[in-house]
Amino acid sequence: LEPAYGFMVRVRLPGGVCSPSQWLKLDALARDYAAESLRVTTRQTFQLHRVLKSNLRPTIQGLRDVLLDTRAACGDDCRGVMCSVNPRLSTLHAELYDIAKRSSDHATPKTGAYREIWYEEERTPTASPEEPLYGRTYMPRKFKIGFVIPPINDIDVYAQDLGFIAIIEQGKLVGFNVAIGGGMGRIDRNQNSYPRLADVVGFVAVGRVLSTIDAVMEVQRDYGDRSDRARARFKYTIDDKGLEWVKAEIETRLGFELGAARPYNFTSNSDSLGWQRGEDGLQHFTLFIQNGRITNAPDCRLLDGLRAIARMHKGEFRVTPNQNLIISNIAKADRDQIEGLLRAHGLSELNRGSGLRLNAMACVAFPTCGLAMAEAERYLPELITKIEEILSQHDLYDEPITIRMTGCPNGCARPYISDIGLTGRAPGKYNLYLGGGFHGQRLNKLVLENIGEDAILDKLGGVIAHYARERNVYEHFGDFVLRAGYLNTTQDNSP
Ligand code: SRM
Ligand code: SF4
Repeated sequence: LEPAYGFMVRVRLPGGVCSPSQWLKLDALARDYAAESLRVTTRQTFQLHRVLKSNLRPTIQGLRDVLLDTRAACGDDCRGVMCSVNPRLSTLHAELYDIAKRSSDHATPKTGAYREIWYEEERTPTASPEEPLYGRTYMPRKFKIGFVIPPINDIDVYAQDLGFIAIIEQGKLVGFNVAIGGGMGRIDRNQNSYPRLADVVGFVAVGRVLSTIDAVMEVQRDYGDRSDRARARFKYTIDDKGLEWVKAEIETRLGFELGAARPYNFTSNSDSLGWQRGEDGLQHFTLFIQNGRITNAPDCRLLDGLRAIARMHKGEFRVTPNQNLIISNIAKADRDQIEGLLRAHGLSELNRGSGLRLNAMACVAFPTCGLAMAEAERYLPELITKIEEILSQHDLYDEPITIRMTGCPNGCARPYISDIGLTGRAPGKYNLYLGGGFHGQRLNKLVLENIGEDAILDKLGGVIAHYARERNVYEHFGDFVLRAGYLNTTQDNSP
């Protein structure tokens, strides 16, 4: 007899795209093995929580039945590959998704051990080395890749180890600007750890994406710090070796020089909620899902509602990097039925929150995350209700302001690039960061450390009142905080 160990299962879902039949399988696995709850993540995939050890194989084999797996969803390898979801750009999305999917397949470990362990297959000897990219020792640490189509920086490209920014000329994808060295994780009391935004180092043509991934990952594989896990991410390799040195090393492995980075422009990192029409005429509905949690509550039967939609839907689902969901590629004739199902399950009100709530993200934290020091997913909605009261007093209820909360400094909800960031220090205590860029282009800064709810509301109350009085037209909260001088005396959050 052993304790009833519970596990988290994370699915590999490049670009966040899944079919209705895959949705129905995920729904069934959640009901059978994961306490009737599905969790959408900040990297566009699903997690199942509380899966008992004895149910791990049935769960992973269930995923296999619909061509899903969990390979490289965790570990020192290339993690889930992200991809912009902008539904208006149907053709570009299809092209980018295809590249993201191929990149994920290319950079995922090839080991047969996964099939042996989870599918109980016999070991098959291979002539060639099993892991051409990873060798016997894999990467020093996790490695994250994402593809984005401006102007919406939904994937937060500057938080990726390796980001590809699509360059569109005359409506056609001609290649990508390459950004390297992003990452969020930091450790309180370790000044040698910090979040870092990726640097744009050049341009590559579409046909060179896979070789660029190989070259960049090889540099990190060979030079990343394997003696100190806290310094093993690519961002530290870049800062230790120097950006120019790393770029030159990448170019040597590529056998050519990166082109000059081309102009691009981001405007936000949020999702556009509600109905949108793609250029191919198909309809898309983006549904706000608070902190990515899909479950049934008496007044909002999200799990049931989405199952009912998956049973009739002929398009696809797309998980967004903001923990929301797009019911995608809906024929005009099916729109009424989908709207009816949303209404019948109490889901039509979900998109009606404040500008703050609709731009909020929280990591899982308690009770399942072993690294959590404070609540996040279960507490942020309640804190937002209190901040909304302040916003309403100043006529700012609908103002889009990004707020992100995590239960520890690891930064799983990318809190260091939001207007307002909160990271857990102890139960009920958070670090408060302000001043991040609205499209993920600037790190915020630590304003108050280890504070409780009263102090958070007090500080935000003052800054919000000031913002309401003196902001410029279209000035985002984070930009105002910076201009108004709130960050002049605070600790820098970057190296
Ligand atoms: Fe994360 C570890 C949840 C996105 C930085 N993250 C964890 C673990 C697995 C805890 C653990 O190692 O024991 C968390 C599981 C909690 C649970 O109960 O489910 C966890 N991370 C998540 C998710 C589910 C947050 C969410 O609420 O959506 C996200 C899953 C993403 C996915 O689908 O793959 C998630 N994690 C991120 C991101 C955001 C991103 O990648 O865009 C980051 C910051 C970016 C980065 O990597 O720099 C992130 N997670 C971390 C770190 C800090 C890494 C570092 O370099 O310091 C850890 C801890 C670690 O690796 O040692 C961590
Ligand atoms: Fe857990 Fe910390 Fe990540 Fe939140 S930020 S999920 S508490 S590791």
